[in-house]
Amino acid sequence: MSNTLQKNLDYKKYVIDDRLRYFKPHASKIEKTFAEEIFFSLNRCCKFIHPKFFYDKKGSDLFEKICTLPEYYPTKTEIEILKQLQDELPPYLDKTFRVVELGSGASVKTRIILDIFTKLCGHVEYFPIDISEILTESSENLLKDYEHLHITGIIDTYEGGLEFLKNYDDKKNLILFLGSSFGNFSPMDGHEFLQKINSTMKPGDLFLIGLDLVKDKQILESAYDDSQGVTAEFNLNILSRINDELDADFNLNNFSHHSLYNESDQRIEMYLKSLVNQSVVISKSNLLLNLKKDELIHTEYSHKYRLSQIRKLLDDVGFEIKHTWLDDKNHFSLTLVSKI
Ligand code: AVJ
Repeated sequence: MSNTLQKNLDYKKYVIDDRLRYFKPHASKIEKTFAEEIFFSLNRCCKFIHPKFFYDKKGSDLFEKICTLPEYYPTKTEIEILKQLQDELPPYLDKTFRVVELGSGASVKTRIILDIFTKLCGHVEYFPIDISEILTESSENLLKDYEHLHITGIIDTYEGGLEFLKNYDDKKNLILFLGSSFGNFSPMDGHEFLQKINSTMKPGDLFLIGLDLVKDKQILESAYDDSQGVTAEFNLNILSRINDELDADFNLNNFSHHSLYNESDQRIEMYLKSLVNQSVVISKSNLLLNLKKDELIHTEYSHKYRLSQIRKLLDDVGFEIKHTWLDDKNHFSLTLVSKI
C-alpha cells in the first residue's frame, strides 16, 4: 500500500472498512481547477462549460432521473444489451480480473457485470472512478447487495483515475466505459482519450465501451429535450452549481435549455441560451460575464456513431476488437476490445 501512496501523493486515502476505501485528490486541487476552468471557458467569445461539471450531487441525481425517462433510450437499451453479455462475456474472462469503471455514477448497470463475476468466481474487486461524490453512496449500496465485493473508489476525473490506475499493480483489469459517455469528446479529444486508455492497459486487459448509434433525428432530439423538462433542469443546474460553489449570481430565469441534433457532425449539441442582455458576476473566478440576448453557452456534445466509425475509432489506436453487441433496433452498441 505504501507504494501506491507514494505514486499517488495527490490523493487522500479514506479507509472505511476492509471492503471499502476511497482515494480523493486534495480539496485545494479541485476547487482551484473549477474556478480556473470556468474563468477560461466563459471569458471568451465562444462560451462553454465542460460537461463534467454537471455532476454535483443534484446533477447526478437529475441524470439518474433522465435515465428513467421514456424518451431517453440509451440507458434502457444498454441494459438490454448487457443482459446478453451474461452468457457471452464469460468466455473472455477469468477469475483474475478486477472491474474498473470510468464514470460509474450510480453503478446501476455495473450490477449486471458484477453478477457475471459473482457467478464466475464468487468474489469481485471493483474500482469505480467518478468525479461525483455520488460514488460513495453507490458504493455503500453495492456492498449491501454483494457480500464478496471489495471496492476502491477513486473520486476524480477520468484522466486522474486512469493515471491512478496506471502501473497500480499486475492484476488484470476489465475497464468499463458505459452509457456513451465517450460521446462527450470531440473526435480529436476522443482519439487522444482512447490512446490514454490504451496506454493505461496492460497486455491481457480488456476494455468494454458503450456507444450510441446514429438514428432517426426525432428519436435523438426528444431524448435530449424530454417532455417533463428534466434534461432542461439538468442543463440549468450547472448554473446553480456555479452560483453555490463559485459565488456567482446567475438568475436561472434568464436562461433556457437549448438542444439540437447536428446531422453533419453526428451529435446532439446542448446549450444554455441567454434570454436577455445580462451581466453575471462569478466572484471566485474573478469574472464579470456579459451575455447578449440569444447568446449561447455550450454545455455538451453527445456524439452518435456508425458501426464502421466505431471499428475505425478503436482500430486507429491499436485495439483488437473482440466482439460488438447490439440491441434489436440497432440503437446502441457495446464493444469489447483488448490491447494487442
Ligand atoms: C452521460 C454523457 C452519456 O450524452 O446522453 C443526457 C448525458 N445529457 N442527457 C448523454 C446527457 C443530457 C449523457 N452522457
